[in-house]
Amino acid sequence: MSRVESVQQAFRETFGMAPEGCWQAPGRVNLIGEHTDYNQGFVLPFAIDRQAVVALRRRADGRVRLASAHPASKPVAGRVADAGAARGWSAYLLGVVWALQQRGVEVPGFDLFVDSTVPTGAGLSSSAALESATALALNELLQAGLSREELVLVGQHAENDVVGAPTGILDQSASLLSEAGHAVFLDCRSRESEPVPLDLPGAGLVILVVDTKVSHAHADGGYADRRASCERAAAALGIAALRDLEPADLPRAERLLDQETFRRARHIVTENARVLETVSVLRSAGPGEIGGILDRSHRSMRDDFEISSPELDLAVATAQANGALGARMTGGGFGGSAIALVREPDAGKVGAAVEAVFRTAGLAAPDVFEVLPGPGAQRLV
Ligand code: GAF
Repeated sequence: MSRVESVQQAFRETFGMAPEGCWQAPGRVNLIGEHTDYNQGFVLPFAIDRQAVVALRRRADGRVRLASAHPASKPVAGRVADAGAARGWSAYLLGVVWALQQRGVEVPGFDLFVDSTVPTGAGLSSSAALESATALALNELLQAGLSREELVLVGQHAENDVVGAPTGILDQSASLLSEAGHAVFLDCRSRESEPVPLDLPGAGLVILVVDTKVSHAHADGGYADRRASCERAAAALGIAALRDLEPADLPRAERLLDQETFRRARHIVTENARVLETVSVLRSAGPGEIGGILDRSHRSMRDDFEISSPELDLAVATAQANGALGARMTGGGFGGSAIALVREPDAGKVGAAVEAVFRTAGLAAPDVFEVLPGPGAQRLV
C-alpha cells in the first residue's frame, strides 16, 4: 500500500468517512544561511524527501478533530473558534487555522489525519511541514485563493503567535517554494525566490544528515536571545536590519558594539556573503565546489554566533576528517542535525565514522541518513 493510501485508510478508520483529499509538505535542510532570515538576509534551503502527509475532510459544524499516526500525538477535538488557544502538537495545525482566520478566511470545521516522516526535534522543520501541509490543504479546499508566498506567512504567523517561537520565514519557504533537484535561493527582505540547481546524483555526491538526537526547541531561550542580539546590533548601528551591514562596515561595527554583540553581527554579515558565494559557485562549478564554504559557515556558527553544541561539532569534525567535502550544522542550532557533503563512495565510511565516535564518547546513537532535494508541498490526491 502506498503512503497516501495508508493515510487515506487511517483517516477512514479514525473518522468513519473518506477524506476529500491528501496533501504533502516536506521538511527541509538549510544548505546555508543560518539565522539570516529574521535579519532580512539570504537563505538557501532545500526540501528533503521526507514529508508530512495530511488527509482532510471539511465539516459544517465548526468542530475540528485531529489525529496523528505518531503515537505520542494524542487525538484532539475542539472548535475552530478556539484555534488560537491550541497547545501541544495541535498548535501547529490549529495555529494555521487561526492565521487563516486573521486573514478573513472562514474555516467551517474539519477532520484531519496526519502522518509525517520528518523526524521531530531534529532541526529539519517537522513543524513547518505540518503547518505547510495544513495551510495548502485548507487554502485549496476552502478556495481561499492565497498564494504560496502568503501561505509561508500564514505558517510563520502560526509558529510565532500560537506555537510561541519567534522564527523567520526560512522553513515554511523551503517547504512551500522548493522544486525537486533544486535549492531555493530566497531574499528574506523582498521575499523573492528562485530555484538553484542542486543535482547531487549527477555530481556523484550525497548529503548526509546526522541527527544528533539532542533535541532543540525554538520556543526556548537561545533562539530568541540571538534574535534579540541581532536587533540590538541593528538599532545601535542605526540600520533597519543586519542585512544592511556590509563586510566593509565591520570595523566600524566593532568599535560601536560590545564584543559579544559584534560577533553575533559578524556571523550574519559573513553568512549572507557565504549564501551569495554558494549560489554563484553552484551555478558556475556545481555542488562539488561548495564544501569549503560549508566549513566556514560552521566555524562562524560555532565561534561567532555560538549556536552549535558539542555533539554537532563532533559530527562535523568527524565527517571532515573522514573525507567529507564540507560539513556544517543546519537549522536553528542548540542541538538538531548537521549535514555533510560527501562523495557517493565515501558515504558509508563517513556515516560509520560518526557513529563510532559518538559511541566512543558515550553519546546517544545519532541517526545518519541521506537526503535528496525533493519537491515542495503539493496535493497528492
Ligand atoms: C529555525 C527557524 F525556524 C528559521 O526561521 C531560521 O531562523 C533557522 O532556525 C535558523 O536559520 O529553523
